[in-house]
Amino acid sequence: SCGAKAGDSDDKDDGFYMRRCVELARKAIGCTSPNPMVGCVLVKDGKIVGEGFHPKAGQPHAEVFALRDAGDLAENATAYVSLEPCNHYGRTPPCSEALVKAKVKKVVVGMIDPNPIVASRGVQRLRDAGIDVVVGVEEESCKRLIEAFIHKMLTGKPFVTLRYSLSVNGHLLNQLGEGATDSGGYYSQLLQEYDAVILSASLIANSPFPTSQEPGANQPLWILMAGGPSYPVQIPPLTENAASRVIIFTDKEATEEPETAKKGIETVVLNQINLNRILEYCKTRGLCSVLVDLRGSFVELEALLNDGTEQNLFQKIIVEVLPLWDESCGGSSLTALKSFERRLKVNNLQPKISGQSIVLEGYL
Ligand code: AOF
Ligand code: ZN
Repeated sequence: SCGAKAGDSDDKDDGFYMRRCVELARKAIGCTSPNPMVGCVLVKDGKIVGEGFHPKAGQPHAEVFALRDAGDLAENATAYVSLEPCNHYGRTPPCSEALVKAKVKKVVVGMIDPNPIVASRGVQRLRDAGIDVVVGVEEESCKRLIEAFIHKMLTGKPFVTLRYSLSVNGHLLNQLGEGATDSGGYYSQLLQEYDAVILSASLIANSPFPTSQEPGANQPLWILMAGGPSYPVQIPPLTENAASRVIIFTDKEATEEPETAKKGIETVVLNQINLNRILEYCKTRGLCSVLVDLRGSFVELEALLNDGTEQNLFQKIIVEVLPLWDESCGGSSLTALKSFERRLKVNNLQPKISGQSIVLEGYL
């Protein structure tokens, strides 16, 4: 109405502050696993008086950093949190208690925590203390932010994304688009975001391990699929600690100790390459998200594609379309990929531009 000033209505600004929470949370991208990324802002009289995000598992939660930042100004403030405040003693004490103690007047929550040990208990605790609680502001972005965490909590399995590149005429390509691996490129960002990346061992036979170029990025665990001529695997030079970040899966028994074992790299021999077994392994290592990168020898990844499509193990698909007309006749990999594509149902396809490529992300 005529007399209304900006900020008069709390609801009007809720989305804005929640988007700020998501932005803050993303500062810790690739650093919080197995915990989710969470952001928090404290707002009083239309001003942000405190901000925080969860930097790493074992460290304090977003709310604690925001409360510290606000100090005494937290009293009577509204707290915005992208995820429901926890109500349990985990690696850290409950955020619900911290908010009650700080005497905030209202809490706006992006989404309920899917973690069964929280699951609405945080909200309940706040309401019991007489605090006004609103749930579900910018819920879609809050869920997107922690899609891997949600999936892991609800199914117990890591979140798996399948990625590949196509030419405009629909051929599967081994290369990535220009700029994809540079800082800010979509592929570099994926490597930062995912806990592990599954690669054909043939891909690294003559080239270094793909690494994220984002400043300060944590690198993913490299899971190498080595069958046929790629085993034993030819590993590019590695720094000492990096050996623990490589794992080889093969269906071949080595006759003598391969070079990789001497370098301290673990090899798991499976009778048959099986995505479920690999995901089990990821789970034991506490990994929440896995990127399957369809480059190199298609034969080595074909079994994974089969399992992923038949057993619904893929949650997301990322297809990069390069501005390129491939004149080779496509070969067997193209035919094989077609049979997988036919079995997938993809929803919510969203395009974005990366360099000169179009990158489409969708959910399965
Ligand atoms: C929050 N704020 O910033 C985060 C939350 O072991 P802990 O103590 O770190 O607890 C981990 C669980 O807490 C995690 O699984 C998720 O349910 C929740 N994460 N909660 O209130 C935060 N990161
Ligand atoms: Zn907490």
